[in-house]
Amino acid sequence: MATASLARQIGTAVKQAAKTKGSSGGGWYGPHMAAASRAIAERMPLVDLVLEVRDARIPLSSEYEHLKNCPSSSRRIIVMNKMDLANRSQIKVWMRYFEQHSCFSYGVNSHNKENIKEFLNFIQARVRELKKTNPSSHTTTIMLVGIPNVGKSALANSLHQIGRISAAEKGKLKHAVVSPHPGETKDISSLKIGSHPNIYVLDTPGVLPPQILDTEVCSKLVLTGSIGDYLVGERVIAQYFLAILNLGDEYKKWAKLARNENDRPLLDLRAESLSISELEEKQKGQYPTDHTQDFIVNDVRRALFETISSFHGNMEDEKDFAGLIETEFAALSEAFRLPMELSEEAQNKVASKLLNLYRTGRLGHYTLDRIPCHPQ
Ligand SMILES: Nc1nc2c(ncn2[C@@H]2O[C@H](COP(=O)(O)OP(=O)(O)OP(=O)(O)O)[C@@H](O)[C@H]2O)c(=O)[nH]1
Ligand SMILES: [Mg+2]
Repeated sequence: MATASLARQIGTAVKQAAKTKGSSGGGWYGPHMAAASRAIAERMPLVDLVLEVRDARIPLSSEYEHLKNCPSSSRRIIVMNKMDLANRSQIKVWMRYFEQHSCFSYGVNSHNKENIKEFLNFIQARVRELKKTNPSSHTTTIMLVGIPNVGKSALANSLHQIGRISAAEKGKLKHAVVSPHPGETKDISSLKIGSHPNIYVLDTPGVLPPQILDTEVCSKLVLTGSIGDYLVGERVIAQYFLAILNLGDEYKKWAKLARNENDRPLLDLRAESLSISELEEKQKGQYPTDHTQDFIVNDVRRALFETISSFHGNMEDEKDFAGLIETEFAALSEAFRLPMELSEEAQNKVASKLLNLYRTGRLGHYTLDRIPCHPQ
C-alpha cells in the first residue's frame, strides 16, 4: 500500500535523524527530555490524579510510554485532546474502547470554553470520589502528562481560566506557554483550577521514548506535530497527508466546490462556498486559524477534489499513486497562487501551506489510528 510505503519512508528518515542528531541535540530525545521524564516519574506517585493527554487523532500512537504497561487505575484519565481535528464519530468509539480496557477517558477541545467547563465538572466529580477514600487531604493535585504538542499547556491554561472564574479567584491569571512546535514547555509548573477544595494542575514538558520502532507510529507523530518537521522535511510529510486524503472519504465532501462543465452560474458556486465559510466562521475561535483566506482554502479543496476524482490509475500501484501526488502538488501550487513551475522551493511552500491547513482542521477531520483487532 502506498501510504505504508510513505510511512516507512518517513519512519526511516525520523529514525535516521534521531540516530545522527539524537542525544547530542537536534533529535527529539535529548538530556532535557530525559531529565523531564525522571522529574515526572518522581512526582507521579505523589499526585491525586494523572491526566494522560493524547491527541484525539491518534489515541493509541500518542500514548505516554511511561504509563504503557501500568495497570489501569481510578487515578488516571486518558484525555483525547484536539477532538475538533479528529473524526467526530470516532471519539465515542474510542471512549468505548478505553472503557472496555477499564480506563476512564474523555474527549476535549482545549479551545472550546463550553467543552472545558464540562470537563472541569467531570474532574471535580472524580476528585470528590477520590476524596471519599482519602478525606484528610484538603488540596488536590492533578498532573498533565503526555507526548509533546498534544495540548497539555493549552488545556492547563483553559482549566485555569475557567476554574478561576467559577471559583471567583482574585489572584493573578497565570499563563503556560503554548506553541505549535513540539517541546515548548521546559519545566513543571502549577496552575490553580479550583477552590474549596483547592485543586492545582501541574503542566509538564512533553516526553517521547528515545526510540520508536514502529515506522507508522513515527509518521503519525510527525504528521500531527509531536515530532518536529525539521527532522524529516515538510515535503514528505505533506505527501503522507495526501496519501491519507486520497484513500479516505473526506475529500468527497468538497464535491460541491467542483467546477461544473454544464456552466453552473458562478453565483451558485459562490453561495455554496460561502455556506462552508460561514460554518468555519462559527468555528473560528475554537482553534487557531492559519490566516489563509477562505476563498484560497476553497480553491485548495476544489483542486484536490478535482485531481482525485479525475484520477484513473490504480491506487494500489505505487508508481500511479506517486504520479497522483505529483499532480496534486501542481494543482495545489496554482490554488495557493504560487509559480506554476514546481521548483524545489515552490514544492516546499506548497507542502508547508498544506500542512498548516491540515493541522488547523481546515482540510477535514481525520482519526489516523484504528481500533486494534485484538485486545492489547
Ligand atoms: N485544534 C486544536 N488545537 C489545539 C488544541 N489544544 C492545543 N492545540 C494547539 O496545539 C499546539 C500545541 O499546544 P501546547 O499546549 O503547546 O502542547 P503541549 O502538549 O503543551 O506541548 P509541549 O509543551 O511541547 O509538550 C498549539 O498550537 C495549540 O494551540 C485543541 O484542542 N484543538
Ligand atoms: Mg506545553
